[in-house]
Amino acid sequence: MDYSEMHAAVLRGDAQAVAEGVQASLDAGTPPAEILDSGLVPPMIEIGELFEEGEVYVPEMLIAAHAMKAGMQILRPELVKAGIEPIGKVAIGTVQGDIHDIGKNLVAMMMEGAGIEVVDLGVDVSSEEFVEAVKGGVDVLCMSGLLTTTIPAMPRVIQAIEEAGIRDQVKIMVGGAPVTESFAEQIGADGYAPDAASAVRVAKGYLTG
Ligand code: B1M
Repeated sequence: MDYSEMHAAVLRGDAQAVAEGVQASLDAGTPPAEILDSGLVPPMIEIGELFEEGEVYVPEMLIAAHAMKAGMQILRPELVKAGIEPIGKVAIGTVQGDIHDIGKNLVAMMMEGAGIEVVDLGVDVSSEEFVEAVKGGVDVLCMSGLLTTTIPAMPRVIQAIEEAGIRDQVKIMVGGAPVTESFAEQIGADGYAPDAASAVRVAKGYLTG
């Protein structure tokens, strides 16, 4: 499969074709980093841009991200073997009391598609678990919250990170439908993103300087 076919398969969400294409490229001796950079990342950038332009919606992004993930599952061990370093490490979780994870998963998948290592902390994540993730060594911490009743957990997490004395080790980003830029500023987060594509852009800005 050439890269234009892989690109088209990711965009139409054909997970099987993407997985087969990645495997065939590996079998043909293509370096795993080339498959990632030329085959899987460009369509994810394109789908993010199309979403920002209002040309596609969340379902199209989700199916493309799932197809990309199918390719990543095959590629990831080969990237590790080849010693390809991710551009940085992000931990992401939905805050305590909140079990919405569709948006969080989309952000996580898009980040992975951009070559970022992602630690998915899951849903209903406590302050202690976020603090432990930062102690474990992540460059960026992302908190997702979908309920007006749960986003007050975000400043509590930031406070816990400050109290643990590790605030300067990590950039903190927040997102989710009820979260706004001014809320992010008010609670002392470093960044806010209204959607998955901009979350990737903001995180990449932190990771690549
Ligand atoms: Co819930 N729910 N829900 N729900 N639910 C909402 C959020 C709600 C707006 C519906 C409504 O009343 N109109 C409302 C919240 C009202 C409010 O507080 N403002 C609500 C409610 C009230 C509830 C319950 C309390 C209902 C009840 O039991 N009485 C309950 C709470 C459970 C809990 O969490 N403790 C509940 C339960 C559920 C389900 C379990 C049934 C299900 C969740 C399934 C799941 O996630 N696995 C569910 C769903 C599906 C929704 C709606 C319909 C869809 C949410 C969604 O997935 N959107 C939602 C109504 C709606 O939005 N139309 C609703 C698609 C997703 C891609 O978008 O999550 O916004 P979103 O993520 C975006 C951005 O926000 C951003 O990027 C994503 C991609 O572009 N983003 C980030 C998200 N996280 C980010 C993190 C970042 C950056 C960007 O980090 C830096």
